[in-house]
Amino acid sequence: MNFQQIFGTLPQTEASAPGRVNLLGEHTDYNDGFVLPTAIPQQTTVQLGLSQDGQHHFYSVELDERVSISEGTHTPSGFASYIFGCIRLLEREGYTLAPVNVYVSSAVPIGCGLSSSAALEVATLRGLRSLFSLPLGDVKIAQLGQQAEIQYAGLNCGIMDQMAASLADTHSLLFLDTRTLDRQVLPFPTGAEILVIDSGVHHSLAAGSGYNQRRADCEEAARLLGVKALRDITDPQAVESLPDPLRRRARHVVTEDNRVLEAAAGVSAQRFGELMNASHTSQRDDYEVSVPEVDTLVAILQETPGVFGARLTGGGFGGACVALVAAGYGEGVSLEAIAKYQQAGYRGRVLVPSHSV
Ligand code: GAF
Repeated sequence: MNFQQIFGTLPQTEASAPGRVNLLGEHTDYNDGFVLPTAIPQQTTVQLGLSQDGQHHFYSVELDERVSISEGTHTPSGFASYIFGCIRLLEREGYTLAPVNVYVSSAVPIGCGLSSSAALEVATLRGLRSLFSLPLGDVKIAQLGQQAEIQYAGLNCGIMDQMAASLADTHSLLFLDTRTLDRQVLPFPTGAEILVIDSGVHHSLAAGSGYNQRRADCEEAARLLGVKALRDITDPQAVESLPDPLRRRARHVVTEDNRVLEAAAGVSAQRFGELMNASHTSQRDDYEVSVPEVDTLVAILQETPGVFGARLTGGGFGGACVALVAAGYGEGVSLEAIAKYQQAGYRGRVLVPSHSV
């Protein structure tokens, strides 16, 4: 069913935004730290038009679900919460928005750590900007998207995903300082391409997951260390006085920031891969956001010839693994790794095939 079949009119505008895969810098963004994501080819697209009946209507193709919002409706759940949040935040910024019909279709895998929600937020905000001619820049769109996620979907996230959806492309890495929002577009390591494989364990980070608890742990660690955020600690030794598990949480963040800074300064694919491997160990042992299936897939990838390094990507508790592979090796690596993962009793699938850089 297309927009016209659902809403009875033609769409007036359309906008898209990509998912992202993060190569290094996990759980650093809400600690004012550094991240290194890239956009993935899969996008979320929204079509919009004015609604004639005084209500907002949202439709998701993938879910085949329609949600209507009238005056006084509480925050809806699921995909509609992100769209509702974007509209409410724009109204709180002082914009007057007429009721809209929003038709969502998305190729960004859900629950895999590739930021399907940020893609939806940024696509929705771009669509609303176009429909109502709003003077919103790309960074402002990312900031509003992050607030929609925090205030309307209950995930106390950082700004990496929305900045990546709003500003990254698929050909380069976006090196971002999440405190200042200073950023640099960097090339992939020479001779390498990236490959993303799903572990088959899907996650939901929102309320009740360990994500918000990890953020609270980091804020407590920063308070005990007397700094504004863990980004202000550069020597991992400085966290050793903290009680466990805060010590390990803080150690992950401090060492992860250092890994991003080293990679962003320009290193070989070999070294970049080593930093990714160290990042996975740190996420698994210190930050405790991995799961056994992901550890198995990462270990298989790390041992496969042609792989420089591999790690869990995204918020964790399941999701996908990203590998840095020698140019031209991507297809062979994915076939071998998925076969071995299957022998271990799990089902993996390629989400982002390697592409030349
Ligand atoms: C999720 C969050 F939305 C991001 O802000 C980031 O913290 C990430 O997990 C972990 O690096 O995707």
